[in-house]
Amino acid sequence: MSLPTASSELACDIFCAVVDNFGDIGICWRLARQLRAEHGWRVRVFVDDLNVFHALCPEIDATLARQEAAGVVIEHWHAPMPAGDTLEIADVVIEAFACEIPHAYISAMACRERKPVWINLEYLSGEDWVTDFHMRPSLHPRYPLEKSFFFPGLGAGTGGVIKESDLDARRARFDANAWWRERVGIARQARAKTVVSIFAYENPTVDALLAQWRDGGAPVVLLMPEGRISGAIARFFGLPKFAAGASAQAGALEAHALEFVAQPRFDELLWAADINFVRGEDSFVRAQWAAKPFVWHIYPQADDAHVPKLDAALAHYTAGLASAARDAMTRFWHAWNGNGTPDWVAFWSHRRELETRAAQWATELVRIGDLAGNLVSHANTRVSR
Ligand code: TRH
Repeated sequence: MSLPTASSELACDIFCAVVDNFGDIGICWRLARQLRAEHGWRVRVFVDDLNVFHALCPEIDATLARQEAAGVVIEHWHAPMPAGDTLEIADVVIEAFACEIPHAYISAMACRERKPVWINLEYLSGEDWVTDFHMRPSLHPRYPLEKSFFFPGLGAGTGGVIKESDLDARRARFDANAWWRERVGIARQARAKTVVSIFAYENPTVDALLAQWRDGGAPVVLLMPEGRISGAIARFFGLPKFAAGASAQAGALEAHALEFVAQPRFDELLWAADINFVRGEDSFVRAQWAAKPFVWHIYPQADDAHVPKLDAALAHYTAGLASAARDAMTRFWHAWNGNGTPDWVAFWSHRRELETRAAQWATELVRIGDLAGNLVSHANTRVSR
């Protein structure tokens, strides 16, 4: 049975298995909201970890099997699904990051008169091979179903990255003074100070960097959402913990711990800082749209499989930089990812060039088309076949 199609709007099911951290559901949730709000799709998200989801969207009640938020239906994906024709199958089925859709759902997809558009949403990579594989179809070995592999990317011919249509307008309206008072509890910092935000995994390099900021000649203000690196910051300042609301000072460095906020407000932190340390996938993308210099802590993979991905992103981003700035940025990103010692002064001496490049890159990236828009165009051509 298909979801009732009272109007021409498409029904879309997104399946998300939370591997770890916030990125898996973070990307699915952002995409789900955009498909609903900007493209009018009727979206359901099947997610296996509502506690993680709750951190990004506090209105999610982790005890409920089914609920709605931002016009999207949320299903707690934990029990086996009802078999066969009792399942409602959507027009578009998105499995995120190769999570395995329940067998009962797949066999019901195969029974559907008009076969759903089935998409596997892959992780983002700036590597060149992505263009060759983006949207490649693959036939199911047993059922009359075809699945396409949608590759987000940083270059032409890929699926692009998520960007909401109102993002630039929201950034333009951002009231930095009000944000500092509300989120940090102090007045906005003088422009003479460098404001740094850090959202990162545990990172042994952080001690060297904190020491450089503390001992450096220029004042640095660190904004740090509570998270995996908070323990290291606490240890550096000789504190038992560095929880939201805490502040600390050492030499030229002052630090403020912030609360983890609902996902739509995460961008504000990036807009408030002069440079952002981000991680994973979603915050990496948001830093690019913030059009500020940034440093990426890539999700580490076995056998250093993440290194070519890091270099591919650097190749895209630094293409518009003069060689001295490009080398400094490459060295700094590698050091932050465990290869070498960071040299803050050498890196930040290119501040103006990095700022110009950040703004330029955001305009280049927009030309690939946003991920949701690219996905909707693909689905529309398939559904109407
Ligand atoms: O949390 P991440 O490290 O997520 C992931 C996962 O580890 C995943 O398994 C991996 O494959 C993927 O990275 C590449 O980093 P990411 O992707 O940046 O997700 C963090 C999310 O948290 C992002 O949507 C922004 C959100 N966030 C808030 O909503 N509020 C906050 O205050 C902060 C700091 C973040």
